[in-house]
Amino acid sequence: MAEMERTFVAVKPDGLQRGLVGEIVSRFEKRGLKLVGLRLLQVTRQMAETHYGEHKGKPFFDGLVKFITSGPVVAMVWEGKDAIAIARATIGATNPASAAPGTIRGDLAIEIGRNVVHGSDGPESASREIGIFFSENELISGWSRNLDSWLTELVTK
Ligand code: IDP
Ligand code: MG
Repeated sequence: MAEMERTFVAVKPDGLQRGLVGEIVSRFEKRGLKLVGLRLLQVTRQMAETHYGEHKGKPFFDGLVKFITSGPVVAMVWEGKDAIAIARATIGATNPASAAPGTIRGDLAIEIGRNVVHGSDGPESASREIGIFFSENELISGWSRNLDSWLTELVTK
């Protein structure tokens, strides 16, 4: 049985305003990760403060909470072997000014405060963040893709 990971990814309000939802979802699909959860929602202040709890007290915290609650976000859960690291690599460096071309932030953003996408940074944050945005029965893991054996040697289903 392959070691599957789940990671939480969100298109931030700037991504929705700029019409980048399809482009961003497409990058994870093409990479080969499997979509197991997806919803459009308005993040509440309380959700934002919990989600970004590790940054409480930092100078950018209030602006970050205001920004992430300023419009709808698209919340997603992606699954796959090493999904957390793969999603982070696909997203690129936090500051788009130093994000590599080819990454989402390196191709689609210019500023740290408007970096269009969020991705969990480790197994604990992934599990915590997924729990803020989804209940377990909203996630659909048990579907297989006919192309799975072309994406991974470790086909589990
Ligand atoms: P990450 O999103 O790449 O994991 P974190 O360090 O966890 O980066 O920061 C969370 C989010 O907070 C960033 O994506 C960015 O939107 C925002 N942020 C981080 N540092 C700054 C800053 O110095 N100024 C403005 N916003 C920041
Ligand atoms: Mg982070």
